[in-house]
Amino acid sequence: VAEGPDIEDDYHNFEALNFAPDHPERDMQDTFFIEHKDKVLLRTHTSPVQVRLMKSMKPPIRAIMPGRVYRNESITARALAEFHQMEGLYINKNVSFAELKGTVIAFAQQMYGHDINYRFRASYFPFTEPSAEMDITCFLCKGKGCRVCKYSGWLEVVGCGMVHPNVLTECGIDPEEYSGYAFGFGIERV
Ligand code: 2NM
Repeated sequence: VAEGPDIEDDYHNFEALNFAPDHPERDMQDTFFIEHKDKVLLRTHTSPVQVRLMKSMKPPIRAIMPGRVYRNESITARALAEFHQMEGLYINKNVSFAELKGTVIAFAQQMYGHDINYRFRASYFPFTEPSAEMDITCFLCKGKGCRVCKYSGWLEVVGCGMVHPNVLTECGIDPEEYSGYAFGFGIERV
């Protein structure tokens, strides 16, 4: 279990994670900046902990990172500007997308029950390629559609993907030798 600082810098929160310089999450609407000149900020996800971990140890790496994160968004009944994430990271030789799917399916079955229905949708994160999101059937309406699932019948529960080769390279891991997966979910949402 790995932890890191809540106060981060642009490099660990964005740059090392393959965010483009003009990525919308960097702008002031989503990120709480403490100091603009030196780009000191409150982390918007726990992924900077992974960056520090990958830089400090040789694979295989198998870790989870729970922690508080901050986003400058409007507060609603379902979302605060301060919340918690759990991310996971596995890096080794020949890690496959099939292992990623098996891991997040096992998580969802432990968390929500073995009788759930799930689906994977293609998605996008700057730090993973390919990227996916896992949905499960809405626990409230059982898929019929209601306010909780915005009338879709599905709830997003996990974001995941294969760690982008640019991220591995930036963290000193050779993407020709190693591959890995990462996933993340919101603890309050669960
Ligand atoms: C997510 C979804 C998908 C992620 C990737 C990495 C790193 F550092 F390895 F690149 N850390 N976390 C990741 C990937 C997080 O959360 C929704």
